[in-house]
Amino acid sequence: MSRPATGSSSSRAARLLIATLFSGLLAAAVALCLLYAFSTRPLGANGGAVTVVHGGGSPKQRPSNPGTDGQDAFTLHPQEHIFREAQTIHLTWNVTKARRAPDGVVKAVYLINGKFPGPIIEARSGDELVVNVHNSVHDSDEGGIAVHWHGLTMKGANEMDGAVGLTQCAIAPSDNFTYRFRIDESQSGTYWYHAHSGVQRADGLFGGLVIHKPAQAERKSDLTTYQYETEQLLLVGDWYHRQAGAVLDWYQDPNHYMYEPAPDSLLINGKGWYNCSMAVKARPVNCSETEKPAVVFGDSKRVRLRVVNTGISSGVTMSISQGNMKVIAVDGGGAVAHGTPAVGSIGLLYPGERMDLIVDRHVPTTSESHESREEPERQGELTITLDRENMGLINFALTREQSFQLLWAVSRGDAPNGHSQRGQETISQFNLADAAGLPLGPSLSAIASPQETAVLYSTMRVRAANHNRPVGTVNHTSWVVSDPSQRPLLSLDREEWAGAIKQPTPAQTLTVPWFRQAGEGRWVELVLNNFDDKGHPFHLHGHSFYVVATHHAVLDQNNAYNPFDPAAASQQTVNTATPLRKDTIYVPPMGYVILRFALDNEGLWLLHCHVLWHQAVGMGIVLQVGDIADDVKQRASELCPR
Ligand SMILES: [Cu+2]
Repeated sequence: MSRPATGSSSSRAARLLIATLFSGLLAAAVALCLLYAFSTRPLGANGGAVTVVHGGGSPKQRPSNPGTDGQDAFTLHPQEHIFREAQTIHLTWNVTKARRAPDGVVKAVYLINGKFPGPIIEARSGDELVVNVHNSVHDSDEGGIAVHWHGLTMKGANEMDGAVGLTQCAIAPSDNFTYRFRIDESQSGTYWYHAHSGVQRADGLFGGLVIHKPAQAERKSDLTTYQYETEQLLLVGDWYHRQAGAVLDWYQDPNHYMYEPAPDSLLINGKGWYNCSMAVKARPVNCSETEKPAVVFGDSKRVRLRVVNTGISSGVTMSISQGNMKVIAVDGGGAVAHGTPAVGSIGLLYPGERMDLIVDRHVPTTSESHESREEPERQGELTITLDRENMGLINFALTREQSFQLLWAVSRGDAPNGHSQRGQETISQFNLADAAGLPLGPSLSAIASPQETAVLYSTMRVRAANHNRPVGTVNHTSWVVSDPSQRPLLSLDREEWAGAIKQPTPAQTLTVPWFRQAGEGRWVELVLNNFDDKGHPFHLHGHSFYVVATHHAVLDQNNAYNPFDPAAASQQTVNTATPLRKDTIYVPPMGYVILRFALDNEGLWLLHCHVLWHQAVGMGIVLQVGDIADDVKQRASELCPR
């Protein structure tokens, strides 16, 4: 390794200048200016301190937050929502599709009111949302759009859940649909919305949805409880350069034997960075190198960062080089134990999952503060790593781990805060699978004795009966909607359902498990066995659930759990004291999870894998809870032309 050029020649020039110009006050001033100019260059071998050089632009120029419309696009505004009364929020969305290059590679991307990702919705518990969606996408192969509100229970508004084929037919080109629903008073946290028609989510039809928790008496709020001043959203996920339909075709091709297509890139808040020279020759891309997006944290010591995995296939690990992060909630505000360690790295967050973090900025040690005294903003890195599990075939053009500049907009002279120092004794990594919840209150005692029990078995297989294409199933049934314009199940009689949803193989019939009795105090234990050698993050619509057990496969054992087998049930332990409340749960390879939740939301709700390729080949099942009200059924059919 070559040593950097020494500063001796420049120092000598400076001394010479001083000697020759030291004849008057003005000359001396000029010399001092020149001396300063030379001495602030890196001194390298002379042993001087190396100043921090920002990549691109002047040191004073602050890189903007990722986002298409300025640096504050992903900064949230809790103060505007937590102190006010509940209200109705009217939004008008025009959905279009246009060529964009989020990471430098051109691709046709969905835009909502010209934006990718779509505009962030901020609301409070109890608000009513009225979102008028106009579909201005005229691609002949699209067949319409729909929007699902991921994590919201949609109580009393099953027909607004956005699941094409189940709760609505797709919004046809040039058509309108108005989503209207009230956010339950009990719900607050980090949510998101995304397409639930075809594979449009992978072409960018998604955005953030944050439900702020109203302040209690004496203005006590999350801001005071967790002592943060700013809140920011981070949408992070893998990204494919080809259009989603083409990627799905590739996945279903019998020659690819069920290997998941590996992503090409990753995006944070809709922006990324791609090394064009890595693009595979056989698959050229229209690529231009972009400046790496940076993350700028607000002007405070602690930030609440709401992280959503908006990706398609990969779990995500997030790390920061300075400071620490602590998980305070998962998914839609599911509280995490207060003793959860503050760490530098947290993962894995699977597609559809969210985590709320308190990020505490690094406080420099004495020597570091000396070096960085000239920097008004403390600089670090935020690193995103995509998990390999669904990358059986390696994409050599993918940079699986990427670091982005992380800046704290902190004013000069901030007093050090010993609390935020990441000491060597603290754990540097936190595994989200180890997160525990808070102790449940007495109002949730029903969790200990659910009246209903159900067991599901999920698989993913290449099927000869489906022309050697992959088929995902849950209890032998698949959820695939071949015609997005067809009337949804919610508008049909139960006897018509099996005929309405075509199955991938003739051996299958659509089955819909039915929890006939619903209502306050009625609970179910749902066991979900995964008979696949890959893990799957399952998402349940209309409910959040408590995860009372997760089983990781043990070699040479029968790892499935049948709760109806008294011997097995007597061996099984469950955590009903401090379970996590979630709406998306990773089921380990050949393992299982045991979920318990209240059957308090009547309707038809999907339970499906959130890896989009798995979902697209059928890995999902519809659950019926209670009865379907006549007016819901009526409204569900209104959008559909036939
Ligand atoms: Cu899956």
